[in-house]
Amino acid sequence: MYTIGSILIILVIGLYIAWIIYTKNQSGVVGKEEDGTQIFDVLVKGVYSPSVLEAKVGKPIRIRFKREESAECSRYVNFPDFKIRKELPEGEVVSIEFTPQRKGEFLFTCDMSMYQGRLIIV
Ligand SMILES: [Cu+2]
Repeated sequence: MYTIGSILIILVIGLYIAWIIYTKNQSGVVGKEEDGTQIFDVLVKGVYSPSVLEAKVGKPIRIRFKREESAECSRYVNFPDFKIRKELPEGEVVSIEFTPQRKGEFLFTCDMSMYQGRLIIV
């Protein structure tokens, strides 16, 4: 027979597991390094995938966006913290390059912020 105590213990364990899964999903995809540049390939189709990118501070990054849809929504990608806004013509690979100079989490979005990605600089 289950007591309140055992139900609480099961609940706590369940929450703990959910928390582990959540924090695990928080870490981003690490770019592949070529000549000191951290390279990411992001597909733009309904969402940014992958949407969480993790890069090292002080090292150049290159994010190659490929937009495989005609939805106007995703036509531009913005990195407001880096003052970058770029058009992503359908079917073309568009590279965005810069060197993050400080650690932190930075959003990248479409013009109306329906598509959201995060760049984690560590
Ligand atoms: Cu949008």
